[in-house]
Amino acid sequence: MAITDCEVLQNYIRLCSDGWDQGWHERNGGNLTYRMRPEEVEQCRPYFKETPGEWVNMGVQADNLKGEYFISTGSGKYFRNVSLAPQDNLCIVEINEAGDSWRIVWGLEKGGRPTSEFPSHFLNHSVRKEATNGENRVIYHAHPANLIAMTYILPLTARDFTRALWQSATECPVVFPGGVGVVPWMVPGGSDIAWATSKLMREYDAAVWAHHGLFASGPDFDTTFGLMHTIEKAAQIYLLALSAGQGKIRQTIQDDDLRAIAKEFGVTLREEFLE
Ligand code: 2HA
Ligand code: ZN
Repeated sequence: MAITDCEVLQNYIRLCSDGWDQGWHERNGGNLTYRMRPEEVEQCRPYFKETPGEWVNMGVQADNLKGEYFISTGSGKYFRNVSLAPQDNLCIVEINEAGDSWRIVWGLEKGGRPTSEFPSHFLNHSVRKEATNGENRVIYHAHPANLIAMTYILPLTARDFTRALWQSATECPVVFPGGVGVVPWMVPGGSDIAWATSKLMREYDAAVWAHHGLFASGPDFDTTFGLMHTIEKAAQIYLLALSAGQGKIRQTIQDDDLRAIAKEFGVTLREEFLE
């Protein structure tokens, strides 16, 4: 038995491989964090380092994440390599009792630190945990090309992106009835983009980063990967239709159709995005 035989790590590693296979993680692009359940921490604890790393202050703080444990991809590490050497590309970090610092308790055996976007992930975990009564556990950031391309041709508003995506595939309003938020272009990795994203994630479970990628959240790996996948596929259809039609859309899903889907599937669409 090794730590990587634990189901939670297997599922985590599988998402990394699937994201790589989709082409969303060039070089060191993208990052993934998972807030562990207490029983998962206990399963993994026998494999923790004898001496944990030093506490490192994050520049952000959250009361509702004090003492939590997260699995994180390493800063500068490649999704492509995760399944080959999880112990060198991933880590488990513990959050201190002040909720403002992490220390490495497992992984990154050849050195390193959690993802450069850890402050963004951390604040988003905090707001999503609160917004979902503790259900949310996964924050996933990727660089899917079609969605990024959309940020060059549509106004950077939640309404414009949500409507375009909802209209691009019938399943979309069922998968993200609350729509998607949009963050304007910002320097990645810092606390500014962390705050801007977490403000949106109070309301949305996914946020587009203009000219950069997507942040998606969810209660488990399947739901979160599925959300990323559904949004990116809708973006691909949107661009295919626009390109094939040379910019002309002959017909699309109407607002009353969206309302009918919502009624049938028992979801509530964000009404202010409908006409
Ligand atoms: O980890 O994707 O946004 C590399 C990135 C930064
Ligand atoms: Zn990125």
